[in-house]
Amino acid sequence: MNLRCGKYTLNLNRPYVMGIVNVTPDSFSDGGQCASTQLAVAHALNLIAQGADILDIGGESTRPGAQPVSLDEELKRVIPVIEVLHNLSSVPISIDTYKPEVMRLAIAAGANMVNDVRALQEEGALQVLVNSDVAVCLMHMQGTPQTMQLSPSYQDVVHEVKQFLTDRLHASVAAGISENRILLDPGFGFGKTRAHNIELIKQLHDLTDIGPPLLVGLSRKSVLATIAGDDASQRLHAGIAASVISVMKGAKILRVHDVKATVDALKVIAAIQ
Ligand code: 8Y7
Repeated sequence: MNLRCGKYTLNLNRPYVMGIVNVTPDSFSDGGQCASTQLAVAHALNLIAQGADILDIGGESTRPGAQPVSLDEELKRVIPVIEVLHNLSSVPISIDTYKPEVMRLAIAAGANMVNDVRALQEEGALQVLVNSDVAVCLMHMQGTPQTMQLSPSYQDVVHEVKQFLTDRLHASVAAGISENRILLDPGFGFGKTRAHNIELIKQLHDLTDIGPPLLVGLSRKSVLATIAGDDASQRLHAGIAASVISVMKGAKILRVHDVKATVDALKVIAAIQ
């Protein structure tokens, strides 16, 4: 199962680890922009040293209740990081954005993948991908980050997520994005209750029927806290369990904060298989 990813080809015959790099500068301190670029780059290189196979660079939080940032602010945060990293990184760089203009400029700056929590539904987003050769992750979300956790509701969460991802895959392929550039993601925590998230993990293997490789993001998410207790280290331990289960149910890429711990857990799976 090969994923075309700009100048990279990821042969997904083992699970890959995507390390999360959040770029959220302190815009009040003098020279904050430059400092935060350097911090983000240093963090990214540290994640590669820990074994990250992909870096995911994001400039706007999509956590529940988070407020949107302007296009200019998002560009100021992420583009310098990608410009610096693409000369230093030995692994593909993903841009976490739903804004077509950020996608376009990030790809021009060297990004090899687009991670879109809105699955290319913004006006113009499909076309940016059609005009490129980078990979794209299409994620399911019910509602918007501002409101999605207020009252998530489904008749059959697995069926509805599967239908949405199938529809977005077909729309992307029909627009001209070849299927070997596409990843799918059920979007844990994006308009889902604890029960919805658990049902999706349980039935994750069902989603592999659609075809493209699955990317999964459960790292430090609140569903883990509701299971293990709301403590950062417990979220790590619970997250490792969730990562291992996801891989055993067919996930090919894990989007995580804790790269070293995840890589170690995957080594255990590999040794047994
Ligand atoms: C996910 C994600 C976030 C996820 C993909 C967080 C940007 C919230 N979660 N992208 N982004 N999948 N593809 O807690 O689950 O990291 S942000």
